[in-house]
Amino acid sequence: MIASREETSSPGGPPGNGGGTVTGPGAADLLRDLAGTGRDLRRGGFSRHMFTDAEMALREWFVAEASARGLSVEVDRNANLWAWWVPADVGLTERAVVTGSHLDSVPGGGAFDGPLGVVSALRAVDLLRAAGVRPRRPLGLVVFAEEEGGRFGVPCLGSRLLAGSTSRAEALALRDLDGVSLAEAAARVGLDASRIGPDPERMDRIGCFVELHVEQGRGLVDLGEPLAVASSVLANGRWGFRFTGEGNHAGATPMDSRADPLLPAAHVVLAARRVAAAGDSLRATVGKLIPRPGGTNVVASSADLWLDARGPDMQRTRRMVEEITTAAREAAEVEGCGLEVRQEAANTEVHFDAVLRDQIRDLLTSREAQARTGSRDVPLLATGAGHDAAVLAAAPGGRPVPTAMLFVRNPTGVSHSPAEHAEDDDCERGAAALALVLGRLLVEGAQPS
Ligand code: HGY
Ligand code: MN
Ligand code: MN
Repeated sequence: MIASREETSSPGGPPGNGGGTVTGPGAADLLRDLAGTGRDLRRGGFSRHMFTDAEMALREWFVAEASARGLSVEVDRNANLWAWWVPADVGLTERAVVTGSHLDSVPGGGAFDGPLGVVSALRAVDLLRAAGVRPRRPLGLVVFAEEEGGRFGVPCLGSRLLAGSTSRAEALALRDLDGVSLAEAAARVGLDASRIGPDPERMDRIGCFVELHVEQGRGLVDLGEPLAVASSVLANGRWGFRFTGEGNHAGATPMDSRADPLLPAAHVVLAARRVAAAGDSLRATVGKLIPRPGGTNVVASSADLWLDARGPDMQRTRRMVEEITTAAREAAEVEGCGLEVRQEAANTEVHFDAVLRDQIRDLLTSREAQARTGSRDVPLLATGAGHDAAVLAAAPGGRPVPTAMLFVRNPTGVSHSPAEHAEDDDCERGAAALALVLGRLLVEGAQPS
């Protein structure tokens, strides 16, 4: 359920408890509206997967907040939510400035990853209007679907479909672990998936995209700064491994008569650490491993695991995966098990548009901006976390969309965990920075790349 919120009416001025001023609730106030939705009592944190009750409640909240601000709201063919501010004197032929992020989470995720970017976009509209900014181009707020890939296994699914990086056929073939297809899941929540697929017309309406996100690391807290601009995103991909063996009785089966699929599965977990740790800026993780049938006194008959692999570029990432896969095949052969490996997702590395990046950084390091955001410097930070902004930056074919990201300080540096955090004041600083950036882009436009 979405909490009701007392209008924060503290007089204007520096960000306070939630940043709320006469211009309405602050970013942190808006986040607190969501704090009761999708709590995962077993894991801690939040589990808000696409089209579940929790994520649908967040979608409804966003539609209500956007509508209350007079924005026109729509759902696109790929279940991404859009809210538009198009002043009467702005031509619809002008490409839009777009901002936003996602509302879905990983299992047991934090409160900020995704929602901070969405509430900051709403807050930025309030701040822009309070400052009397008159946009010369449309402003679009977007909530991308399935950014975490937590239900259907493909991260950034909504933005990948929009950009044409995932095809209609690939999307329609997706099923969750209960065997529910994407189209069936959409139909159950009243969404029509019949037109799912690339949306070039909508892509062409985007002039530039800026995503605000909680930092998923310690860069800012170690520098003592509240804000950063993103420089690059690691290449990232997911590979599924299915080991098949012979299910049997844990007590009645002698140790030399087993084909236990969890043995080679364990080798993948260890090889991931060994191979990635030996490399430069490589990351490899097995966070999800499902033995079947999964009984304490049962030798498993099969085991599924997923390898999350990342690196400075897709070529080095794939080389690492090949080395890990070789170790998996050898271990499977020794144990007399079968193995199928399939790539489920791949997002290339991204270096954000340098012109837009520098235009934003110059703005945020101006005296006016520093007075508003309290930052002394605005560093450039690389990230190992994937984002919809990176998908738009790497959109295939046509015109790449100039994209940029703003990061907000996370004092724990931890993410994809209930320990993820951002202080109220920093949330408001982030929204103020986003409003400054959007205001400049809405009036002057993005400098040509
Ligand atoms: O996995 C990621 O990096 C992102 O949070 N989807
Ligand atoms: Mn995430
Ligand atoms: Mn995210």
